[in-house]
Amino acid sequence: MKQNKIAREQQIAVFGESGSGKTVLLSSFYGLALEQQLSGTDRFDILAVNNAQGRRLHQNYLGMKNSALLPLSTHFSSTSYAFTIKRKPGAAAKSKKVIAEELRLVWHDYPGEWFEEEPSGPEEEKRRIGTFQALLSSDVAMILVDSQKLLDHVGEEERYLKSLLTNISTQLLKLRDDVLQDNQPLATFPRIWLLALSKADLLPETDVTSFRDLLVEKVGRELNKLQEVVGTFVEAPEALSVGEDFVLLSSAQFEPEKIEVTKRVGLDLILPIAAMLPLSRFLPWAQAMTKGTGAAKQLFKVVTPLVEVLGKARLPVLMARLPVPVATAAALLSPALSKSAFDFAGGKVEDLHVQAREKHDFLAETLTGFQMELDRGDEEKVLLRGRV
Ligand SMILES: Nc1nc2c(ncn2[C@@H]2O[C@H](COP(=O)(O)OP(=O)(O)OP(=O)(O)O)[C@@H](O)[C@H]2O)c(=O)[nH]1
Ligand SMILES: [Mg+2]
Repeated sequence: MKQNKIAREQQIAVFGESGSGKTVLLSSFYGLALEQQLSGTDRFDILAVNNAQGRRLHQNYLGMKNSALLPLSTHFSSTSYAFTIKRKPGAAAKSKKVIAEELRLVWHDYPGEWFEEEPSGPEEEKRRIGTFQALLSSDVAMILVDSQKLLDHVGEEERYLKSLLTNISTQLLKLRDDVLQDNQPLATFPRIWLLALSKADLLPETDVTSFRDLLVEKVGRELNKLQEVVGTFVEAPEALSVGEDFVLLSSAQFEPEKIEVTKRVGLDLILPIAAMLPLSRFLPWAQAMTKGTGAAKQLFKVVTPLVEVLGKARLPVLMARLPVPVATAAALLSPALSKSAFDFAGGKVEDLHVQAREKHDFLAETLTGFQMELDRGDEEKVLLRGRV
C-alpha cells in the first residue's frame, strides 16, 4: 500500500523568470484550496505535508486577499512543496484504507533569478544543482510566459520570447554534465513541457489558441531547440512533448490597492494536468518502446498505479481519443487488463464519475473529475492539448 501511495505522487516543475508569477500562483492555488474554491475541493482536501510551509503559503494568500500585499521575491532559496489530496473526513469512506487513497502533488518553486544570473559562489552552485535534480524528477514541466513582459514588448514580442526560451535551453545545457552521471541519459525526466501564459488577466483578448499561435510564429525555432536540448537528457527522446500543450493562468485580478483572489484562470487545471497528462501520454509511448528498457519501465511505473485505480473498464473511455490501440498498451501493463476488456464501448467520463461517486470510489471519482476539468479547460479555450 505504501508503495502505491508514493507511486501516485505527481510532480510539477514550474519554470519562469524572476517576477513571472510562480510564488503568487502557488500561494493562490493553496489559499483557494483551503477556502474550498478550487474545483474538486468540495470532495477532497489539499493539505501541505509540511505545516510551516503551508502556513507560509496561506499567509501569502491572505496578505493578497485582505491587504493587497504581495509575496516577496524568492531569493537564494528554493523549496519543494508537497501536498496530499485526501478524501474529506466524514465523506463516506467504505474501508479503512485511507492512506492508500491519497494522491500527492509535489510542486517545485525556485528563484527565477537562477535562470538569469550566475551563482554567487560554490555553495550556491551546489544548491542549484541539487534543486535542478529535484525539479527534473518531475513528469511535467511548465514554462511561464509573462503577460506583463509581452505587454512591455508590444510589436517586438519575439525579443522577450527568444530570450526566455534561449535562457532555459542554455541553463539546461550548462547543468547537463552535473545532472547526468557518466553522460548516461535519464529514464526519469520531465517529458511533457507545457507553455503557460502567466498573468493572463493582463491580456484579456488572448485565448489559448492565439497564445499558441504567437509562440509558434515568433519562437518556433527556439521551441525546436528546447526540444532538442531536452532530448539530450532523456532515454528514448522520441517520447517527448515539448511545446505541444498550452494553458492560460491568472492567479488573481490585480487592481490598484485590491487583489481579487476569486477571479482566476486555469488554477483548477493544475492538478488535473499533473495527474492526467502523464497518464494519457505515457501509455502509448511506453507501448512504442522496446519492452524492458529503462525508459519503458519508468513510463509504466508512473501510469500503472493510475491505471489500477481507474480499472480496465474506465480506461478506454478516458483514452478514447488516442490514436493508438490502447488495449494493447494496457495489456502490457497488466495481464489482467486483457484485450477483451477494451471492447467496452461507449460510456462517458461523466457517467464513470457518477458511478465512482455512488460506489464511494474516491480515487476513480477524483481522476475522472480531473479529466472532466481538462475537457472543460479545452472548451473554455484555457487549455490546448497537442494530443488528447
Ligand atoms: N496581473 C497579474 N499580476 C500578477 C499575477 N501573478 C503575479 N503577478 C505580479 O507579479 C509579481 C511577481 O510575482 P511572484 O509570484 O512573486 O514572481 P516569482 O516568479 O515567484 O518571482 P521570483 O520569486 O523572483 O522568481 C507579483 O508581485 C504581482 O505583482 C497574476 O496572475 N496577474
Ligand atoms: Mg517566487
